[in-house]
Amino acid sequence: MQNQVTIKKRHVTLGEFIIENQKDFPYAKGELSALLSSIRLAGKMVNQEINKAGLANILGSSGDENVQGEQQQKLDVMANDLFISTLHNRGEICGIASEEMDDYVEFNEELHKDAKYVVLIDPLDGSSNIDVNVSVGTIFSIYRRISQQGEKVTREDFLQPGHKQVAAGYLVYGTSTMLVYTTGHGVNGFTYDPGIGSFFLSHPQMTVSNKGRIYSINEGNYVHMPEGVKKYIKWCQELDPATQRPLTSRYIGSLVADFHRNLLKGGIYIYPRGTKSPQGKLRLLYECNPMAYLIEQAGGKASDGHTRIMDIKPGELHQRVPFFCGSREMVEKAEWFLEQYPG
Ligand code: AHM
Ligand code: MG
Repeated sequence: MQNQVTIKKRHVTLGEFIIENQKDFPYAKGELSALLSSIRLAGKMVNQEINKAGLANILGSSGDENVQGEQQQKLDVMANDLFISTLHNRGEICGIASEEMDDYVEFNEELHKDAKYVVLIDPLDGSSNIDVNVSVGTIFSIYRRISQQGEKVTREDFLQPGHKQVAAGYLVYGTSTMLVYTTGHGVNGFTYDPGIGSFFLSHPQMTVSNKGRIYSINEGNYVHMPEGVKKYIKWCQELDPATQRPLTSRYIGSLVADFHRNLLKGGIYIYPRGTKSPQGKLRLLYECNPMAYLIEQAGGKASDGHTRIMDIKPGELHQRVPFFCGSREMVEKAEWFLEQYPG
C-alpha cells in the first residue's frame, strides 16, 4: 500500500491572489476584488472567441467605423459587448467608457447604486492584426468615482489624470493568454490554463530593466517624425560601445504585445506625434494611462516626450498623446534628444 504522497508545489490562481491581496486596500470592502474578477471573467470569454476566430465567421470588418473614423472589426464589437455586458451584470461600477464608443455609458440600475468605480477600456487593441493571427489584447483602467455615490456618473469621473488610477492591466491573447495587472503594489502576471479554465500566477513582481536593448516604433512613419525622434532612432542604430552591436528593432503593431515583450526583455515603445497625427495615435485614457501605470510600477517610465503621462489632465475621452514608454534610461535618452532637437 502506498503511504507517501508527493505534494506538488502550490500554484496560486488569480482568484486566490486577488482575495489574498485585498488587505492592501484598508478602505476596500471587496468591491475592487469583485471588479477584477469580473474583468477576468470577461477576458476568458473574449479569449474563447479569439481562439476560434479563424473558424467562425467573425474575422474581418463589421462595416462600421468607430468615433475616430477607424474601421471596426467584428471582434472589436464582440469584445466591447462582452466586457460591457459582463460588467453591467454585476454591481461594481457605475459607468464605463470604451475606445469603441462615442461616449461613456451610465449604469443606473438598482444593482449599481452603491458602485464606487468607473472603468475605461480598450476592448481589443491591435485588432487590425487579428486576421493574420498576431497577438492582440485588452487594456483596462479603473478609477474611483469622484461624483457622489448613488448619483449618476459624470464625465469628470472618467476625465481623471492617470495618477488617480486604482488599478490597471491588460490581457494579451498571444501564444498563451496572460493577464497582467497592478493595483499600485507592483505588477503581477498570470497565465491562462485553458484546460482548467483558470489563470495562474506565473510572473510575480514583474520589473523592467533600467537599460533595455529593444526599440519599438513604426519606422515607416520616419518622414513624419519630429527631429528629436529621428535622431533617437539613429542613435539606437549606432554601435553600442559596450556590446559592439546596435540596438534591436522590434515592432508588432499591437501595443499590448509590444509592451509585454519590452516589459519582459527591456526596451522602449514609441508612438510619436507626426505631421499626419499631430497628437500621436494612441489614446491617453484607454491605452497610455494604464500602460504608464504598469510600467512605473515595474520600475520604468512613460511620458509624452516631456511630461509624465499620468500627470496629464485629460480634456476629452478620446484624447490622443505621443507615447514614450519602457525602460527608464531609454525613455530619458529619447526625452534628451527631443529637448536637444525641438520641432
Ligand atoms: P487600435 O486601438 O485601433 O488597435 O490602434 C492602436 C494600435 C496599437 O496597438 C499599435 O501599437 C498601433 O495602433 C499601431 O499603429 P501603426 O499601425 O500606425 O503603427
Ligand atoms: Mg487600441
